[in-house]
Amino acid sequence: MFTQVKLPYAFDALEPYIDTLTMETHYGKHHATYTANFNKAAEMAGVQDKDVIEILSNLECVADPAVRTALRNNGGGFYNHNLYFSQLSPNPANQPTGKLAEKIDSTFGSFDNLKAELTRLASGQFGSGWAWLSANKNGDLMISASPNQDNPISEKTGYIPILAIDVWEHAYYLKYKNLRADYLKNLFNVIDWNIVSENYNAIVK
Ligand code: MN3
Repeated sequence: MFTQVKLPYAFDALEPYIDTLTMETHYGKHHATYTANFNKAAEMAGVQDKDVIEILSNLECVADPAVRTALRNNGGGFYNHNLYFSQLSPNPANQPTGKLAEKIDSTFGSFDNLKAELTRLASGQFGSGWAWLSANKNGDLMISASPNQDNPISEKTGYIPILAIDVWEHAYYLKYKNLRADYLKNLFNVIDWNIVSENYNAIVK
C-alpha cells in the first residue's frame, strides 16, 4: 500500500508563499487521488509490492496499455508530490551546502544560475508539468522539465529527481491565478536546501 508522505508542517505553515487552501486542496485532494488511483493500478498490474521507482523505471513490462498509462500518470503523481511536499519547509535552509553546493557551482556556475535555469524551465513548460533538478549515482546533476506527471525516472534518463517544481495550475492558481512566475519566485522561499542536499547524498554512491 502506497501512502502519501506525512507533512512535517501544518497546511498554513507556508503562508504567505503557498496559501492554506492550495495546500489543503493540493495535498488533501489532488495528491490523495493520485495515490488512491496508483494503488488500484498497481494492484491490477500485480506490482503493488514493488518500489515506486522500480515501477516507474519498468513501465514497458506492463502489458495492458490502459494499466500502463494509469501507472505512469498516477504513480508519477504519487511519487512527484511526495518529493514536492517533503522538500518544503516554513524554516528552510535557503542555500545548499557541502557536496551538492560544490557540484552546483561546478555544473551551473553558481547557485543563482541554477535557480535562474530552473525558473526558465518551469516557466517554459507548456501546460501542466514539472521542472526538476536530478542526480545520477555518479553525482552528476541535470535540470529538465516534463509534461503531465512524467519525471526523469519514467523518462528513463538514468537520473533521480532531488528537487521537484510543480507547475500544474492546481499548484498555484487559487492564489496566483495566471501568474506562474510569481508563484515560482515565492516557491524558492520555502524550498529547504538541506532536504535537497539529503536527497542528493542518498543517491550518490
Ligand atoms: Mn500537483
